[in-house]
Amino acid sequence: MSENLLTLGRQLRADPQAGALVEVIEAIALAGKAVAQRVRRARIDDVIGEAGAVNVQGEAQQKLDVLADRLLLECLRACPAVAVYASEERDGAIVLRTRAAGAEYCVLADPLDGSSNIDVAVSVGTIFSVQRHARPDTEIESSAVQAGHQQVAAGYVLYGSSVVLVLSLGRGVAMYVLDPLLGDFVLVKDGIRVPSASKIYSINEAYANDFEPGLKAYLDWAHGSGYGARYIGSMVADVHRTLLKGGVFLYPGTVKAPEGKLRLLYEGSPMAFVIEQAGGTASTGRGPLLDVVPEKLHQRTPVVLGSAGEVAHVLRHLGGR
Ligand code: AFP
Repeated sequence: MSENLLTLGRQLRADPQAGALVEVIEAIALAGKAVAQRVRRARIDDVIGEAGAVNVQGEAQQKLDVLADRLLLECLRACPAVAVYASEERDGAIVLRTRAAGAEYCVLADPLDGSSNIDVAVSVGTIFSVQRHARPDTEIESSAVQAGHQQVAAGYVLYGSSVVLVLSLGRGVAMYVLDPLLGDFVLVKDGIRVPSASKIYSINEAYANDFEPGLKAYLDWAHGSGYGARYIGSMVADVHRTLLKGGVFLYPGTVKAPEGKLRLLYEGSPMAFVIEQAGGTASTGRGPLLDVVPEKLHQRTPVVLGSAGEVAHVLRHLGGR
């Protein structure tokens, strides 16, 4: 066994441009470790199932959704560089401290994405996005609502066969794995590049009747072009596979839900940031996803992301870019 001691903390501190982001990312990683414990023990500790409340999207909150959100908030509350925390599980953004108090960043998160898969032990994850607190302290609540290309960091923690942290600080993409012996994230791959082409599409085809004609045409073309289909139903797991093996992940708008299901600020934007930092492409089907200027904290967006070549095939059929 080689002693891989390229821990997350050492890698971050070796980055001359990271600055106060080091402590922000370390706080998120700490929360990831704590959530990993809870997910692993979910049935043993009986924290499976609904928490009995609904979130701002009207979705039943799982007990672990609430727990993961609380763990993330506690870790960020202890981090002086964080001004604002916003999450899928909370109606409004939480102000932790102001710029006057030295805080520079806003953290947005889906604390436990794919939570409806927990009780069947399918991979789930925490998705995070870090933005600068760029507004005057008087407008601090809305400081987190910024376009994706304004992100200074983004990534996810995947709770699967291993606990994986994928991170971009806007200078490429690195992958860390939680070493259970060390209890720390160690670097396993740096400078990750999405394969430019790979015949894999990932979409919930059960909704095909509601897809727009261009998307139906793309799927017909893919069926006739030797593509394989993969769909886990946890965005973190589907995007992680796409990052490493290529292909295209889609959660499109439909006739009933033109903006789709996924949330822009803490699902679409951070995943688009990671994929584009790895040389892939991310689109709404109509334009670059990172260029969408958000109006609301919990707004949704159609998502088409992955290998540049595969996304191009989809957009060719959609007539988008
Ligand atoms: P949950 O958090 O409710 O399990 O939803 C997971 C998710 O937001 C995302 O992870 C999946 O890609 C997508 O929804 C799956 O949605 P469908 O069940 O409609 O395919």
